[in-house]
Amino acid sequence: TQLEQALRNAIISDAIDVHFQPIVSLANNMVLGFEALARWNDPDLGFVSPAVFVPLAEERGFIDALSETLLRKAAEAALSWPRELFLSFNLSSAQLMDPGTSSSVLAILTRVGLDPHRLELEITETAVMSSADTAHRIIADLRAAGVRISLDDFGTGQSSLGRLREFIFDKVKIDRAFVSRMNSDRASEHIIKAVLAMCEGLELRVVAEGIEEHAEAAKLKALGCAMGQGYYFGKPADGAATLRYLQTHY
Ligand code: G
Ligand code: G
Ligand code: MN
Ligand code: NA
Repeated sequence: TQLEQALRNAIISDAIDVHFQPIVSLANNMVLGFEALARWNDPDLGFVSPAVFVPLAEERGFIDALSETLLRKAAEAALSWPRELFLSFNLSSAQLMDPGTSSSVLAILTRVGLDPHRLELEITETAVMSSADTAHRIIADLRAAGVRISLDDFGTGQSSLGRLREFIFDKVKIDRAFVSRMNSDRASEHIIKAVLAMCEGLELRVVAEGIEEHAEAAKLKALGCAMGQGYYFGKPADGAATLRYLQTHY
């Protein structure tokens, strides 16, 4: 297809960019790290969402090539940040089925010179379930090297509490669906409270995603949520804008 051909060309010509969105401490608004988000603005097709081209790359077998380029760019950007903030990078489900993923991720960190302790990998529950043994091996190898693992979009899709018993995660990212309904819907607030209590007991760090308003940030802070992410704190921005953001935000 036209889209597939354009994506191949974009990967080969290094036309896919990485943007960064801040993740902050809700206690004092300090920036703690950034999530890397792939951005592709094609001259003919215009802006294509990673929600479209990441699954296409997985299906056509070039997710490794795409992801390696993106991780390299993101890691290089992280090295240019003025402080040792963490870099959070999304791994796709196909990568958790490929036993070569842990060594390729660690090789990129070595080549770029980024300490594995600064990298977090965001994965979804569906990705862990699809090829459980391979996924567990990959996660164990990465964690042994110091990389941390976040459970992304928690509370949606196939999330099951049983997965948290396996202690393969360091952090949980509460899906923005709960945050956006929290101040209008009592059920969402109760669910967030319960997730925070559970994660405290399990010694999991928590990030609330999709915070768009001051009232949401204030409520989450009052409930004891440690970290937040969303347009209220900053939209995903390119490398240069991210450096400027860091000059004006602690
Ligand atoms: O940033 P945005 O809402 O457009 O992202 C849409 C989806 O694409 C999200 O689910 C996000 O996790 C995913 N995504 C963004 N960048 C990457 C990437 O570099 N790798 C993978 N695997 N997924 C990504
Ligand atoms: O699936 P994942 O959580 O990785 O996807 C993150 C996506 O959420 C990114 O595409 C990012 O652009 C988007 N996002 C980040 N902050 C906000 C927000 O405050 N509101 C909305 N609607 N989307 C957000
Ligand atoms: Mn994510
Ligand atoms: Na998410």
